Amino acid sequence: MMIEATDALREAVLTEAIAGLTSTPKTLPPWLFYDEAGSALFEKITELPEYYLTRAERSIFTERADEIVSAAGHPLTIAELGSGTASKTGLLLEAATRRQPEVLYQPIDVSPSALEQAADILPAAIPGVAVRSQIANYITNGYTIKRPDGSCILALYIGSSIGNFDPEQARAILRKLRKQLTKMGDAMLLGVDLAPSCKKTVEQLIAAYDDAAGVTAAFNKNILARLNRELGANFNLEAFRHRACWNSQESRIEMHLVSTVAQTVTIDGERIDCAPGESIHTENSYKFTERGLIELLHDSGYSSPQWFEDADHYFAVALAYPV
Ligand code: AVJ
Repeated sequence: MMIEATDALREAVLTEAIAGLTSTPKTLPPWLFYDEAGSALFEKITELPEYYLTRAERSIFTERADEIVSAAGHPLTIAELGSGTASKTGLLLEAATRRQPEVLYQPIDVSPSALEQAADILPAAIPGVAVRSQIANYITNGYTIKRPDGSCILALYIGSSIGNFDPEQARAILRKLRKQLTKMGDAMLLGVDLAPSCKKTVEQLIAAYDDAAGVTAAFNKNILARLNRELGANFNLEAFRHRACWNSQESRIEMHLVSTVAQTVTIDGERIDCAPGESIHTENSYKFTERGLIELLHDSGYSSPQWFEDADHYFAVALAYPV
């Protein structure tokens, strides 16, 4: 199947870009990172020495997948919000196929190419896995999780994806998911990056978002390159600097693009002025404490979770039940 930017997608990119760039301070939403080039850059980020998140979460699944899967009811179907290419999910699916011969995996994502890749690779790699994918934006669209023969649902929201959303949006996402978890034995697995502590310094955290090789800088700038490509905008990419900073008040890493010169950009006939030193805020990545996450879960209709951390105490996976 050929994937092309549809008119509806181009329209959404244009609307969001104009809205964000004409507000004060200027912002762009992080979903704009993930065109083909941006998705490839993100895959490179997950392999950087400084970006510990993916490795830490994978190590938790490597060590604890059987325990996690056994904590949910039997038989099980596994659903996943924002699955992407589902590279870590295989560890949980393998654990599920050790308990039951057949497992239905239900990824929900906006990216058709990522879903296709997951549907091609997983059933071939793990006998007993069947895939039912859904192209949907789990924020703006409805989605439905199937329950084959009254199975229990294990819903995955991993990879620190929830970190992109402010607390109010995060509660809305978890509550919407909660509505589908109606059966005894249903469970939700949430992967979050941990706030700085005695185990993790602010410097380490910032380095994960400002790597020495400049891959994260390229990922950040790709958002403007994308607007140049898709909307015929004329951002001068050389005149933007990547900035990652820790906002301790909000417990989040922020990524910005700072214009080093005065420049006027035209997008679809709209003129946008950037002053020297002015920033475009492109991403928040919230970092959690165990207490903070328990509060978020309680507020969203879930129990206190079972808590799993990697050996370095950088990342956590929380397994919660609907209440
Ligand atoms: C895909 C949202 C989990 O916040 O760490 C990586 C995105 N941004 N480097 C994150 C990202 C810069 C990533 N998430």
